[in-house]
Amino acid sequence: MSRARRALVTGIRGQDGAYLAQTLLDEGYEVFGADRRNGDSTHWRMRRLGIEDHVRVLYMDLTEFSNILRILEEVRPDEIYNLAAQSFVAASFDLPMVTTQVNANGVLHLLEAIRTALPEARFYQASSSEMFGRVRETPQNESTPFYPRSPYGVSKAYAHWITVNFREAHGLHASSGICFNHESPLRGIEFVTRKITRAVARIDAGEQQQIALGNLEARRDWGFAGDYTRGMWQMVQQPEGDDYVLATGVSHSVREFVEAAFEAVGERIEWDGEGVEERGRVADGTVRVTIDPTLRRPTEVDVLLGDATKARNQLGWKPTLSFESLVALMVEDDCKAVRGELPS
Ligand code: NAP
Ligand code: F7E
Repeated sequence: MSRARRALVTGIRGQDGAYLAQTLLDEGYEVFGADRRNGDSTHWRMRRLGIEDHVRVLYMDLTEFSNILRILEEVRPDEIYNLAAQSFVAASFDLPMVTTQVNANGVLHLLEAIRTALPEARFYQASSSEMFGRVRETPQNESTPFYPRSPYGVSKAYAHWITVNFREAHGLHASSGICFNHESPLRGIEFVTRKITRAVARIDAGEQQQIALGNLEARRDWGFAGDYTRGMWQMVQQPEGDDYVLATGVSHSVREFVEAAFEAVGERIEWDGEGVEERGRVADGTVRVTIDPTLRRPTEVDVLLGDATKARNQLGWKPTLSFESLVALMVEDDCKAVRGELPS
């Protein structure tokens, strides 16, 4: 009897790791999750999706080549999804070297190990719309030139091009998914969407008074993470490796996200003041949103809007959740968490 297809997912403890593991288990894969050893061994995201006991977790750090090689030789996966990264753009300004070692050199380690030990394996690289940075055209598609605006964006541009090069030079089945922002109740609390929905839930429950934010005018093309991990799997099933943009084609500002999140608990935000003096108030005049200039980035990506026509036509991929549904889902989940109704 032939064995089930085997997938190795790096970054298993992250948001996408959990949703991708769920997608792969649904498709009948044996799923191995690569976890770096960082002192916190909880798998709360996989537990939340009810899949914790179905994924075999191994220690693997992208910065250690021989460790990667040994794992590949041991597991012999048919498909390798590289989701591991220092993924917080703001932190990359303070940690440019760590960000580069993991997000750029780490991908090279992985590709070299695949080329050496498992050249038939299929590879997926988690590329990012951050590579478009100061955008050269709108909307952005697979041929839009890159102009990254952060060490994170630069590291991802390297990772994208080294993936393309290994495909072209060594014949690897390697795909790069240029994903625009995707969010969910499992999003890390440092990212702006989850920071907002968690704060709104806590404010609604009387556990927090205000939320401080940075640039309210930045615009992002926000989709639902579960849709994007399905797209990743679809890319890897194609006869050849290729590059695909995954995006909703709709862009909203951080300000609009704040308004939608408060609306989900029945509050309307009115704005007054300018710059750092700007405030967001609810109907009785109570200040709920303030501005913290230290949260602004040295160089910002002002607006992102993706064109996923290629993924739609070639993969049959399309997002399932609208912006409003996504915000409502996240707020609702955070309200449940505040009420202690979710496993931690
Ligand atoms: P995430 O929640 O931050 O997950 C990333 C995971 O990578 C974390 O679990 C982290 O481990 C792990 N990691 C960090 N350094 C590592 C290392 N040296 N070796 C092995 N693992 C390491 O990010 P995500 O939102 O799921 O995103 C998944 C991938 O897609 C990332 O590569 C991200 O850059 C990329 N991406 C994300 C988006 C998005 O909107 N979510 C859009 C485009 C691209 P710890 O848990 O131990 O910290
Ligand atoms: O910021 C602004 C901030 O940190 C979004 C990662 O998954 O998507 C993500 O990167 C915007 C920025 O995500 C706050 O300045 C305002 O303009 O949620 P974010 P990101 O930087 O877009 C890309 C595609 C990835 O690849 C990354 O891995 O929101 N903003 N006020 C704020 N951002 C944060 N975090 N916190 C604030 O208080």
